Amino acid sequence: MVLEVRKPRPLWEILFSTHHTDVGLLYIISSFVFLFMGGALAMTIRTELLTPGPTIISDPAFFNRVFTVHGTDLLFLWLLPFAAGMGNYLIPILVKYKDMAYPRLNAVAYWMIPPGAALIWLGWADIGWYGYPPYSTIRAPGPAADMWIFGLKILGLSSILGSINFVVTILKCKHPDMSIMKLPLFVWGILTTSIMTLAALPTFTAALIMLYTDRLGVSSFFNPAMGGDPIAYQHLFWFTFHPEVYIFFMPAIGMAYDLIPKFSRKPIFSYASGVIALILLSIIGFASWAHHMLATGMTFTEKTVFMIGTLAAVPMSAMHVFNWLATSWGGRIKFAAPMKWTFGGIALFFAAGAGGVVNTALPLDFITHDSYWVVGHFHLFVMGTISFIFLGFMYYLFPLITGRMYNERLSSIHFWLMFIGAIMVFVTQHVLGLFGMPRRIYDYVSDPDLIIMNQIATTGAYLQGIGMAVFLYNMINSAVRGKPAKMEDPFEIGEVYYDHRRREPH
Ligand code: HEM
Ligand SMILES: [Cu+2]
Repeated sequence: MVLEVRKPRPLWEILFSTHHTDVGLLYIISSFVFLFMGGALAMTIRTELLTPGPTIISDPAFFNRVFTVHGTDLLFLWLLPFAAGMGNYLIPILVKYKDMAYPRLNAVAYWMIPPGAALIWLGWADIGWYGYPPYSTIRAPGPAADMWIFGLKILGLSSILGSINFVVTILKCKHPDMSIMKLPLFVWGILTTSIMTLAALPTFTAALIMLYTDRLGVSSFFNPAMGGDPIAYQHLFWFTFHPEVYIFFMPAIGMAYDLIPKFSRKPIFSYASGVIALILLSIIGFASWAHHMLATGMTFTEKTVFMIGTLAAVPMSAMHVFNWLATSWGGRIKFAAPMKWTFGGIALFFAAGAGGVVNTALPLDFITHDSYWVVGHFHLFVMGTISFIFLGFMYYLFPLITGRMYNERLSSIHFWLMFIGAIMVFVTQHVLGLFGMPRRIYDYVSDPDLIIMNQIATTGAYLQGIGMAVFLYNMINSAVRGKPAKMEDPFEIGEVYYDHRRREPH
């Protein structure tokens, strides 16, 4: 199962395998391919916004296609498959079982991703990653928008099958000696995420079907011209996708709980509070969906309820951060790549959470809503926090997957380019929002303040692009030529690295 690269097997053996490490590897590699593809679109967007007026894209409608595919790709083809891949690779090892509960279902869930991705990439829809009506029902050109709808349906089904597999593997296949309160917090992170997926996704699944039949003209759920209500779509959409942001985040929380004690050489400060905060966060995630609609005309009472529901997530997130800091406090910290990325992610999480509280405060949201502030806020989370911890975890698992060590100095260059880049892009975007720059736009007025800030943001994005190129080189070069890892304890932190000698039929 380990040393995939040091003792290569024929490619078809991995492609047709149902073994959890092979399926995990396919998930992980695909997620990185999509990270780079989505990243290329991000560079396109930032280059277009480098100067006012047309810069590299001449057709404004095409700009909409670029940011639609960028968002859809990075959320559903980078974050979700990466977490599923790491879950596949590690969960059976951590719960001491030979494989996932349903290995073939596992492979099926993975193999739904390529067709889903193909529909999204070949379609080039222009409806935004949220597909809001009435545009998506009555104006958006087919077949692009229809391909987007079917692509998301397939990816959603894949997520549901994957989640069922995780829940059953963790709850039913764990070693009998392992009580549920002994499971590593990474396993808890995947478990709560999977249960949330099963609870959240059906609503959007229904919404997508309604959207499609509206497009066919056989229904009018969301078409105001025929008595439908576009706001109803927003409720259904955010009832799935507000929880979804925690579905993205909780695997990263689990990873941080795995990495921080190891690289601080101290036990977790409070395991039980970590479990409780994960469970409560997954419940509270459902109580705040309409904070995305605070500016769309709800009654004052409704808005207040959702403001409070949103703020309830703050102490639960703070509990995790407190646990992480208390765990590392006074430890003998080793700042190898995994720890550096995790700490960088936590630092940006503070900034992102502070911006989120501003969005949640009713009067302030009227200023920030639909402005670049929101773009800065959620990118600090999805890119700054979640992706940072994911990348740190990738460095951590690199020896297990390849049997070799990555280059620490290159990982450091990667980290600093990304960290400084993230601050330059996403913090500046907050300020751009306060200066009145709306989101989802192709052009902006030629005002000196707006120009300079957009240029700072674009420069930061380029730094991130260079950082990711360094990362790609490091991964490929080290997998082929890196020095062999000491498999017992590759990071020299006095911890037994995973059960790497395990061997089961592939
Ligand atoms: C788990 C971490 C979080 C993630 C991944 C996340 C992600 C997002 C995303 C993707 C959006 C924009 C969606 C869109 O319209 O396209 C958003 C908006 C928003 N977030 Fe967060 N968020 C997180 C935490 C928080 C926290 C802690 C708060 C409040 C305390 C918060 C409050 C808000 C609000 C109010 C909006 C809507 C802003 C508006 O459109 O006016 N978020 N978030
Ligand atoms: Cu939300």
